[in-house]
Amino acid sequence: MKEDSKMEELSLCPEFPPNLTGPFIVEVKNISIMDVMTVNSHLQEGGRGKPKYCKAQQKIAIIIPFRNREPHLAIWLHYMLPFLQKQQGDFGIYVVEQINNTTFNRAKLMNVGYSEAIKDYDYNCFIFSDVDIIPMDDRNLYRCSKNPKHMANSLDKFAFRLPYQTIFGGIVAFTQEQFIKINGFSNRFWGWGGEDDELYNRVVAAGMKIERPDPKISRAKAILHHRDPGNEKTGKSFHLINEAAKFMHMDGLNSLEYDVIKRIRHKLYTKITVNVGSQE
Ligand code: UDH
Ligand code: MN
Repeated sequence: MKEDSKMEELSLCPEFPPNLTGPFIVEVKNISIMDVMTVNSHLQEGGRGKPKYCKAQQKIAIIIPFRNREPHLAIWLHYMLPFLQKQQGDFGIYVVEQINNTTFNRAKLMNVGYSEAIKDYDYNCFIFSDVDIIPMDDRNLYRCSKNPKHMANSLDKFAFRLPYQTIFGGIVAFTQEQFIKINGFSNRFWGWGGEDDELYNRVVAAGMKIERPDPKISRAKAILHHRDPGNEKTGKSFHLINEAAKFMHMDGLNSLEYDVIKRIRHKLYTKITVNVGSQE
């Protein structure tokens, strides 16, 4: 109670965090989770952090779809936990893990992450991020904007350019209002590809524009890797992508079904292991 009333007196954090330093190098290497825990020992259980001396303007849930990528998660946490704190974020990290015997469904895991995160805290900004993309400049603010934001618009693997104009994958940021307006992601994309293009069509169908940061500032490293087993290219998703406007209000948050198998509050993140069913 006392803590709470003290919090009320904090003034709002500045729009631009004062101690940013700009570009840095992201190295792909073996990182020990124990070391990351030592450096971030002051975080709250479940990978929750918030600024000490000011009140953050947004409450940000970061949602990571996951299966069998521990080395990438360690690198992500190593860079991103200090990054988010430097940006004075009020944040929580959600790693949403699909159980092992079904074809991967990245988009559905995003919907699960959203639905589970809002049970914890009144988050109002949701950043959906692949586990293997890490910004290389701390001026790239992990925040939501007036429009849905595509944050992976300047990846090293694409020579820091958009490979095509409507790309909307990798890392995207939505306010709660924006995300509800499009009914979240489609639940119907099994295997690799298409769910991000369908998401783009939802945003457009809902009358919103995509916002992108300055590509000089949003430079990011995409860790190179082989295709994962259980996440083969679908190749059959064109009709789903094209019919986003028609089906988005029936397929998404309001039709989401899943079973939580485990919910673990790790020091550095909340891990939700989930059965999202399988195709058909
Ligand atoms: N993911 C997992 N586990 C999986 C599959 C996907 O954690 O088994 C998550 C992870 O967060 C990943 C994201 O889903 O970052 C997207 O999947 P991806 O990394 O496979 O997608 P990307 O576009 O794949 O990077 C490119 C396919 C690899 C091509 C290899 C040949 N150059
Ligand atoms: Mn990848």
